Amino acid sequence: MAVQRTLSIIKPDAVAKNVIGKIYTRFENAGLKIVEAKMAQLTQAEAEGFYAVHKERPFFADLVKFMVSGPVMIQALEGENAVQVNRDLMGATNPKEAAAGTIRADFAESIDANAVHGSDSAENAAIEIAYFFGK
Ligand code: RTP
Ligand code: MG
Repeated sequence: MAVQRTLSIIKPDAVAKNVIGKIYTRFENAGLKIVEAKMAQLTQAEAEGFYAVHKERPFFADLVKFMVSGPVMIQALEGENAVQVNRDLMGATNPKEAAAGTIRADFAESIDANAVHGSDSAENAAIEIAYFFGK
C-alpha cells in the first residue's frame, strides 16, 4: 500500500474537552504524520459545503449546527494506507459501537458529538484536503 493523505477534523466536542494533543499522539503513534493543520471556526456555509454529500439526510441540520458550535482542528495526515489507518483509529460513527481503545470510544459523547471526522476514501480525501488547504 502506497503513502496516502487523509483529511482529519477534531470536532468541537473534542476541542472543548482539551484532547487535541491526546488525539495527535494517537496519529503519531500509528505512523501518521501531520502535514497540514489549522484551527478554525467553520461558518455555516463551510460546514454545509463540507458535508454536502449528506444534505438530504435527516441528521444534516443537526450535523451542521454541531460543526459550527465551536472551533475545530483540521489536519491532513500522511502515511502508509492513511485513510484506513485513520478510520481504524477513529472507531465506529456511533461511540456506543466503537471498539475499545478507539478515539470515539475514549473521547466521544454521542453519534452527533463524535470527536473526529476522517475521510472515507482516497478520492474523498483529495477533495476534502483541497476544500480546506487548497491544492
Ligand atoms: P465523519 O464523516 O464525520 O467522519 O463520520 P462517519 O464517516 O463515521 O459517518 P457519516 O456516515 O459520514 O456521517 C457523518 C456524521 O453525521 C452524523 N450522523 N448522524 N443520527 C444519525 O443517524 C447519524 N448518522 C451520521 C455523525 O456525527 C457522523 O459523524
Ligand atoms: Mg463520513
